[in-house]
Amino acid sequence: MSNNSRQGTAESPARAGGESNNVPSQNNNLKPVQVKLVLLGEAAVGKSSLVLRFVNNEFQENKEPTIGAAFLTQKCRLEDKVIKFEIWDTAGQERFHSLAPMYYRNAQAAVVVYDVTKSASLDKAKSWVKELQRQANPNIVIALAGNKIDLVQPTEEGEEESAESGRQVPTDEAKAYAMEAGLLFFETSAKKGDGVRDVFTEIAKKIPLELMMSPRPRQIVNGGPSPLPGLPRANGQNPGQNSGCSC
Ligand SMILES: Nc1nc2c(ncn2[C@@H]2O[C@H](COP(=O)(O)OP(=O)(O)O)[C@@H](O)[C@H]2O)c(=O)[nH]1
Ligand SMILES: [Mg+2]
Repeated sequence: MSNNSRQGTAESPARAGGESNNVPSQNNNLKPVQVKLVLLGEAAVGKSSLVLRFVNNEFQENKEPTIGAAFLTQKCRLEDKVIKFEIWDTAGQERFHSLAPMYYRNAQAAVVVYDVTKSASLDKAKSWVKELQRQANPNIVIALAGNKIDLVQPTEEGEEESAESGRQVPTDEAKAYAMEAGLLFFETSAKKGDGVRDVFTEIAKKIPLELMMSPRPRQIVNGGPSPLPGLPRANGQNPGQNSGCSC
């Protein structure tokens, strides 16, 4: 396994990051603004696969389930700013639910994922959104991502989505819910890469960066998040840490 595809779990923390040449060299000196982002959603909807696609531009057909949580970083350039996403990819299994507040506490962004071929996964996503809206940072930017669109037959415009298409969550239904709940909305395929970068770019645009760049003391300091049980503090010097940019 390469440095770039390593994942940190609660048991064995590590950094992962993909290099890309999207950031012109004159921007490499810009100090990145750190944004803590958490992924939530039912098990097997593709949370880890979305992160792997965003960070390393890779996909694994039979990805092993996440235990506890994984931590990865990726930079994203936005006009004249560089954002460093500190991504907490949580495990979706119910037995890990009680750990989630540790990961979404102080998060500036959340991606709540469901699987477009499983309607129950949208119900679970809605319950995560409710929990975030009740208990997370009140300014948190939440994106809803309907993943695995590569598994559904595309429909012509105006055509009804039929059961044969494999889709259980119509785009319009999820979009209407997202609008009502004040969420960004995307449909994605971690497998093909469709829509994945947009999720992170649009979140980056919506985060109130000016506030975060002010000289006031911030909750995230020294290049990394506060340590969680079993995890060391990120110090920005880990060899696996990403210095490239995916947006
Ligand atoms: N066809 C397809 N399969 C996917 C996609 N994303 C994830 N998967 C598969 O779904 C399974 C669960 O993915 P994983 O990322 O571990 O889900 P997580 O439990 O939410 O982190 C794995 O077998 C992945 O290969 C996708 O966009 N399309
Ligand atoms: Mg996972």
